[in-house]
Amino acid sequence: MTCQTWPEPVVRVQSLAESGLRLIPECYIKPKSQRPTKMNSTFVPNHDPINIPIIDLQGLYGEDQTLREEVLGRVAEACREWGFFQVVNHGVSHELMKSARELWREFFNQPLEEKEVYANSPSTYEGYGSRLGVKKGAILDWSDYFFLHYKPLSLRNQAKWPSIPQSLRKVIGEYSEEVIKLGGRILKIMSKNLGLKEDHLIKAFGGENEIGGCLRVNFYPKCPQPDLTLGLSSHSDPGGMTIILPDDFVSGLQVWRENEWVTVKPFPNAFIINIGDQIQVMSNAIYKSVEHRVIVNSNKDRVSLAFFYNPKSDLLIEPSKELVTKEKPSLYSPMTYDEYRLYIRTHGPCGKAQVESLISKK
Ligand SMILES: O=C(O)CCC(=O)C(=O)O
Repeated sequence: MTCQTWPEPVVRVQSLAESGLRLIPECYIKPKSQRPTKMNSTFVPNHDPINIPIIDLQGLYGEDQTLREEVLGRVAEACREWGFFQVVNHGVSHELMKSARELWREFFNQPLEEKEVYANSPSTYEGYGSRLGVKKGAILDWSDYFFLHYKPLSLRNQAKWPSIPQSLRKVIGEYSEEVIKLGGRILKIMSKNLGLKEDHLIKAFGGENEIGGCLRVNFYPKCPQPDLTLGLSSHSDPGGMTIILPDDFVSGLQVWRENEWVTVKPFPNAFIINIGDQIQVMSNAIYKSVEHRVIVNSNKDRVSLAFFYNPKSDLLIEPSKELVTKEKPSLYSPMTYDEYRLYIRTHGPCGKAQVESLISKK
């Protein structure tokens, strides 16, 4: 079903940006309605810009019961209302976060030939890539990326990961282990908040050893005409949950909230967590996967590490029975994640079109 090759010759956005061009090629120019005008990014003069919730997880692991309840409540509200939040005191070493980000930056700053060794194809997307989707003539995003599988073990192939910088493979392993543990903790919190057993969602994902875990490292080069394009088009994430390590200096991620784009202001050493379509389905839409996109700028390039924490790919995913009632019948028919992700792999990022189209007409 999947394409073996890209429909057009691949152009590396970083090379284009470094060539010093002043006008971006037409294939990156978005229709007017999608461009990042100042009008639709939230900024209220003389006020702190609105930000997604920032939640300190420390309180969950102490003795103070009231604080515990408060933290759980804040996560529940963020999952219902925003689909996005930042977490601090999340248990992942700050040093590890820093070195992962720096080593990936080093990877992208190597000469093109070194990166081309890992050029990817749309059959698995693993490796060095510059587009999502295989529609010929599609308007492209202003970014390159590196995509790799960490879990399940059967899909992990370190030979496909960059060998330079030298410590990158080791750090990818350490980082992924830590981020997966964090994902497990968040799933427990979500299960409890939904009134389910603590291990409900992890079991629905297929269990700790069977989950899918992949990393996409996004590189958004400087852009001479940032008002005309996007680093990543609006989309909701097809998987379970995404754990994003944003750039520590440059913002760019925007989240759709009450009819406007809210620019995320990354908190130092925080991870950004967002709900994917599969958790929307499992929670019978109590929790929402929310559209987001990335804007670029003309001064600084930006790196982000998006870790996708996904259900086992051949399991049927459907609303949890406990969340289906007479008043709120099941909104979605069962589907495997393998079937589900074919859509974004073919069409590229398309807002929330897919999960909305799935609402069953029973
Ligand atoms: O670059 C970011 O901050 C977000 C990346 C993202 O949404 C993705 O990779 O799906």
